[in-house]
Formats: sequence, C-alpha cells, structure tokens
Amino acid sequence: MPSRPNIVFIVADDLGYADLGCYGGREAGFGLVSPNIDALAAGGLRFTEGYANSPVCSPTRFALMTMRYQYRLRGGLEEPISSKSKGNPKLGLPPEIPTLPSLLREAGYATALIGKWHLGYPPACGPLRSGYDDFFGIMAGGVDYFSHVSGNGDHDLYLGEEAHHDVGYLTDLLSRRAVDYVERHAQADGGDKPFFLSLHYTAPHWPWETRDDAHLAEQVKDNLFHLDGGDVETYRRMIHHMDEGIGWVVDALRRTGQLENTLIVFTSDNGGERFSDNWPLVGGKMDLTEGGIRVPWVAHWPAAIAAGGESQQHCMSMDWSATMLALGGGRPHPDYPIDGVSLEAVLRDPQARLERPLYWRMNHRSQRALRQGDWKYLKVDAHEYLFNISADARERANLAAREPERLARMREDWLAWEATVPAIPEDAGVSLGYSYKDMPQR
Ligand SMILES: [Ca+2]
Repeated sequence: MPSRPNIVFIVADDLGYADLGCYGGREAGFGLVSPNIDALAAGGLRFTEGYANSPVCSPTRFALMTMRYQYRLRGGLEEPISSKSKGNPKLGLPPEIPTLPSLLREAGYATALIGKWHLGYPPACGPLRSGYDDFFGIMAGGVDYFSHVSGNGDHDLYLGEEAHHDVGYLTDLLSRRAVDYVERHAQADGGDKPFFLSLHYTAPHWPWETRDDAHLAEQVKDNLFHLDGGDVETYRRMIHHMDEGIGWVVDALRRTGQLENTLIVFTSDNGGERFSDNWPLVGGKMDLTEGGIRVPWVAHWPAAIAAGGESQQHCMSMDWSATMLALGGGRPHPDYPIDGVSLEAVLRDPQARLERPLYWRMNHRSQRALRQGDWKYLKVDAHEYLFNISADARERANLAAREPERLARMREDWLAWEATVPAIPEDAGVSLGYSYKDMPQR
C-alpha cells in the first residue's frame, strides 16, 4: 500500500441519488451537470448501494464525525438541529467526544473543515473544539449564498470562531478556500504531513440561488426555505457550480503533485429535496424510503484504487469515516467504540463484500428501517413493509403479507438493535420547514 494519503472528504447538502451524471442524471439545458465528479467516478470507485446515516442533515453529521450511530448523542436526536436552538449546549457535539478529525490529528494529520458544521455553536461546541485545526464556513443548517445570513437573521460565516465578512457566492468562497488549503499544505513540512480536509458544501440546499442570483438574497431573507422560488434548471446550476469548484480542487492537487496519493470521497448528507432527481427511488429528505437515504458515494485515489470500479457494498456515512480513520493510521478511543465498519477491503478489491446490516430510526412519522442483504424492513407511521431492494429498489411491491416470517425476524432484529441506543426523549425536535399546505407533495 502507498503511504498514508491526504484525505479530502466532500459532502454535498441535500443532493439526491440521481442528480449527478455518473448516477444516471439527465443533462441540463446548459450541458453536463457534474463533469468533474463524473470524472472522479470514472477514475475511481462508484458505490451504487451506499447510504447516509440519516435522511436529514445534522444527524448524519453527528455520525460522520463520531463514527457512531447518531442516536447515542442527544443532539443527534434532533431532526435536524433548528436555528431556534442556537446556543443550546445540550444539542451540539460535545467537545470531549472523540471525532474523526481529532483522532486523525492525534495520528499526525493537519485537519480543516471548510463549509458547513451544523453541530452547535461556541463556546459549548464548534469545529475547532472537535478536532479541526482550521475552520472556514457556516455553523447553521443553511444560509443565504450571498448575504451569508442564517434563517434566524444572524450573520453566519466564520473564520475560526470569529465572524468573517466576505463578498461572494458561498459555493465559490468554499471552493477557493479549499484550493488555497491544498496549495499551502503541499509545502508544509516539506509536504510530509498529510492533511484531512472536510469540504462540506451547502450546495445544492435552499435557497435556490445560482452564482447570478445575488438579487434574490433580499427576497428570501425572511424565509430561506424559499417556498415560492426555484426550478430544476436553477437547481442543476447550483450543483454545477459545486462541481466546478471540485474541479478547481482536483486541479490544485494535480498541480502540486498530490493527486496520486490523495483519497477524495464524495457524498451527500441525505437524499434529495424538492427539485432533486432520486430516480428510481421513492421519497426524499426526511424519509426512510430509499430516496431519503441512498446517496452517491464516489472514492478516488489513484495510488490505491483502480479506475472504473463499481461496488454494490452496503455502507453508511459512519463506515466511510471509519475507513478514513483506518487509512490515516488513527485508532478509535477505547471508551467510545465505533459503530462504523472500515471499507478498506472494498477499496482494494471492488468485488469484496462485507456482511453489513444497516439500521435507521426517525422520530418523524415513527419510521424504522433495516437493510439486510437484499431485504429491507420498513415502518412508516403504523404501517410495516417488507421489500426486496435488489429486485425492487423503488419499494412498490410490499412483500410483508407474503413473507410474514421474514418480516417478523427483521422486526425482531430491529427491536434488538434499538435496545442498544438511547430512546427518543419527549422534547426531541422535528423541523420540517414546510408542509402539504405549501406544496401538494414533499
Ligand atoms: Ca442536508
């Protein structure tokens, strides 16, 4: 194996399963939506059955930071952390919890988060208190791309823990910072100290603003959910702007001679939102149907991963964090054993398969899910379903009545797993932002 790689962990926000060309997405009016991410997939390994830990933002981020099921922390039970709870120390990521960046830092990595945090505010919490040496980005769940103001009206762009004022489209600001980071770290310590860069875009999350839409900032400032705006073409441009930035970062890695031994991982924090393409999956953000949780996973690392691979390995966000920790030579803290499973064997050999049951729970609509082999047990409200996902990823053929024993066995498995994580407290929040009165279907 090559020496320890640099790691660039790119997370998009609310990007759906089929929004990218390399996952079957359609061309936009302006051309290809995601040529740079598509090139990473062609030059690396693409996962077709990878998942997010949650169908909503901050719970997935708890999992990818801690490598554990998000349900183990009180903040991870918010769906998601709402801007109204700003400053509530109970709902953020406690600094004493070991994280992927804190453990990689102990193993000798330089660490940075450029982009979205959404795991609580200083002084109780914050990226610099949870293992990142550097931070540039937003701490809220979403901001306007131009004013950098969050849903509660506060300025929310930071350099470290200081409010930072910058002019420009947020996606581009993040991309340029990432390029600068890559260039600076090529020279640091003669290039011997590897880096871990989390590049967590807010794109293509609402408000629906492309690089040319600065005039919309004033219009959406009272409701960033932007319920009277957006369209598919705008949405695709937002993805395209992110894709361009990823191209700049890849160019910077190549230019500085670091691309060969850099692991780039690309994914989304949850399934797609209202303008997203989740085909052939059903549902989206907040749902435990496949459209809410199945997301793109692309891994690119020329020194170790063969080009053009595809894997059907089941995995979720925390498995990728466990993989990055292992590749970086870090070790889990003995008091906080991780739930994530390293996928190193699959990166080396895309034909390798690990038995990997995956569990989810949502307070919203009392949802439960278990993916085990070809099968999925799903409960939504009071209704239970059983699907053969390999045959029916669209979850239309409910086999619950035809296979009652399998249904009962998977229900028991799910209940046994649920007994290992804390229950949902009465005061856990569910924030939808909009409902059927705003649009006929979510
Ligand atoms: Ca999200």
